[in-house]
Amino acid sequence: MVLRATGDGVEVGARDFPTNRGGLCQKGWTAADLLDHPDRLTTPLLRDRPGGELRPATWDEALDRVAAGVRDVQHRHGPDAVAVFGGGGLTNEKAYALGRFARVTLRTRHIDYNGRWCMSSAAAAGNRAFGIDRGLPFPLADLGRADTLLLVGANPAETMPPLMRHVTDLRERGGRLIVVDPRATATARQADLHLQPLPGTDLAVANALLHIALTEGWLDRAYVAERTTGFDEVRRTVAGYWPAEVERLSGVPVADLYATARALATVDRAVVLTARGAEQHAKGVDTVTAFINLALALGLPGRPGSGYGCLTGQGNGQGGREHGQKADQLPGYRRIDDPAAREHVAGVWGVDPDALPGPGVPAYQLLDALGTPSGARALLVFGSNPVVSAPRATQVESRLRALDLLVVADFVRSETAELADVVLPVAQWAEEDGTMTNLEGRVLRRRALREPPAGVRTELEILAALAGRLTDGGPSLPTDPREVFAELGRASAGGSADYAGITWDRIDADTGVFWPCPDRDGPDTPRLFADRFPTPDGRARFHAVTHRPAAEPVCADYPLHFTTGRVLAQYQSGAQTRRVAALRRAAPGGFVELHPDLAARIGVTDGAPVRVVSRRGELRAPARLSTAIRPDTVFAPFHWPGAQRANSVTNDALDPVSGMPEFKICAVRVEAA
Ligand SMILES: Nc1nc2c(c(=O)[nH]1)N[C@H]1C(S)=C(S)[C@@H](COP(=O)(O)OP(=O)(O)OC[C@H]3O[C@@H](n4cnc5c(=O)[nH]c(N)nc54)[C@H](O)[C@@H]3O)O[C@H]1N2
Ligand SMILES: Nc1nc2c(c(=O)[nH]1)N[C@H]1C(S)=C(S)[C@@H](COP(=O)(O)OP(=O)(O)OC[C@H]3O[C@@H](n4cnc5c(=O)[nH]c(N)nc54)[C@H](O)[C@@H]3O)O[C@H]1N2
Ligand SMILES: [Mo]
Repeated sequence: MVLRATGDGVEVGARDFPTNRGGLCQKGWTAADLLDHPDRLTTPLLRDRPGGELRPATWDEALDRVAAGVRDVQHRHGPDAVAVFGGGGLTNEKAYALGRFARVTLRTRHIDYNGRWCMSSAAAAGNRAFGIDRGLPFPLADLGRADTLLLVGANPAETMPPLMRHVTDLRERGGRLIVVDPRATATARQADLHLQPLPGTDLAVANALLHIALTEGWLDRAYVAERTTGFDEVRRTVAGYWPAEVERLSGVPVADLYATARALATVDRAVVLTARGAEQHAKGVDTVTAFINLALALGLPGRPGSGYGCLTGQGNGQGGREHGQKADQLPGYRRIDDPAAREHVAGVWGVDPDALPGPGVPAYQLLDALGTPSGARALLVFGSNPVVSAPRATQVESRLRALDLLVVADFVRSETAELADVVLPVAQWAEEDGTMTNLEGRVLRRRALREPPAGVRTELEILAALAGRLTDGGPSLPTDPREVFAELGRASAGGSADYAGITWDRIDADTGVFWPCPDRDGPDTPRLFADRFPTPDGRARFHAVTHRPAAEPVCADYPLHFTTGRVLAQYQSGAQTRRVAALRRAAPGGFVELHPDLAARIGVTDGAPVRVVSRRGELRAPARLSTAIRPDTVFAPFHWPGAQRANSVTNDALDPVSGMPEFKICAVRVEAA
């Protein structure tokens, strides 16, 4: 996007760029509305005693309070008693600085971030299959050149509208779009074929597609032999996934399974993409793996115009997972339990490798343990609103209330900030320089257009000020983002997300730079996997995976499947978009989408208030009747707090590999409220 300062504010325009082709969604067009919004925080807030009100405070008061609270908690309970929670909306520089602050200044192992709710299952599956996790291993524009595009649990017409321009290109060239979604979404309605499975059965569908490709002789045998390992076990496993049985399990007709397998296997160029619908499950890693297996067996990854990818969500959803704000991670996408990685990064940070903490725990475990003897007693939140967005949010809210110290950095009083002891007002996107890495692995610049309002600071300034208070003569933190980026480049050198050759000037000179980019004078990497995979033997790895039911099966008391997701005009926890008048008009409140047959059965009419009840809690919102959804499934968006909060209902079952919560399926009953 491009920004222009006008007499009375900032105007947002679209820039013609290869990724979005000059398109922005409504949330982009209206993003400047928050810069001078009456809800904008311009002074720190402090709560003097538990149960008291938040009151305006000076920065010195607020930062002294944070430092004293951190020192007190660590003195009584040790370094790990202070935890940090980051976000995939932070710039690369801020995400990196946050990870370093946690490990070097706080010396805590407890840091994780909201990308655990978002990217972690696709990341884990990508790492184990390809040896690397870059959302798309090719530029987005490649979609326009594919013959078949399979979208699994993705609704980009609402969640990434500019992406649909590439789908239009594909369809104008005669290509086919196939969408797998339990709802006939705006995206599914544009598809040539829509598979409408029961939530939580995608893994079985993928294995059935591979079963069909195998029996029809559609595999790329040479590719499997030369570029992969582990296929034999996958072959044995998928042999048992008879299409008729998978139809019974998922509701997807055998004929549609065949049509999908044929459309992927018998064309030159095919792309398979997954998003949160397939990934946010307690078996999300294995589900993504099943689609990667399918793509590998058809020889797609690394072939021009073909491949597997995941649609990364947040503004910096890709960069947010590379620079060390994950519990098990150091910058450059290194593992924190790898001695060589620790030594390298400790060298850049000027500390002893043994002084770096070990791996922490994934986001939900971190939040669920807060205030308990095994968990942290102080939490610093930068760029997330877990009171609305965490699974089983009622429980998370009560854990946050049990803390000795909650610090929230935000630019509005989010629902999480409302619980804080200290709120620190931060700069917004138009007010600070930095970089973001988009879903293509393309590192982009974000340019400041204006100074932050008086009273507001950047995270880099806040972290440096806290580090100054917490360490005597310890290593200081730079506050200039360009300097931080240069340090990040050194810390990432030799890691899988290698930024060492990237400079801001180089990004500015071109349409971004794709990592890995190890050398200043060397090339960047728009396309991965052309002739090898970054695994020790250069081959991609198959993993045999099997279907299992959702963590919480339906029963007589909770007979319906509940799934959640997004609407076009609201973003995430809604802390930002619920404050924008145009977006509020377009999507004023929560709703429960259900099929008219189900509604008739339970005596509910369109617009009438309903309750959705699970074992964990309930939400209340108006019913929205629609034939677009399966009659055995109800859907609610998660953008609203309070009585409409979808996450009062969702399940906190976690994927054992990634720690991803099962946002996309649990058992509920629905009744007229
Ligand atoms: N408007 C808007 N855009 C956004 C965001 C936003 O909040 N609002 N958030 C951004 C972020 S962080 C992310 S991660 C992306 C997410 O982008 P998407 O993944 O496209 O978004 P969701 O709506 O969470 O889920 C996509 C679809 O999964 C379907 N689904 C539910 N359960 C299942 C299932 O079991 N199997 C299958 N196959 N599908 C299922 C839902 O019906 C939904 O249509 O969007 C980004 N863009
Ligand atoms: N039921 C259900 N729950 C879900 C999902 C789902 O599909 N279903 N999806 C999950 C997914 S994919 C995601 S990504 C999460 C997202 O959920 P959250 O992490 O809650 O995401 P946001 O609402 O974007 O919260 C960002 C907060 O940080 C503030 N903020 C924005 N930019 C900055 C910044 O630069 N610095 C600071 N300090 N603050 C900033 C915003 O004002 C806002 O209050 O929700 C997850 N929760
Ligand atoms: Mo996300």
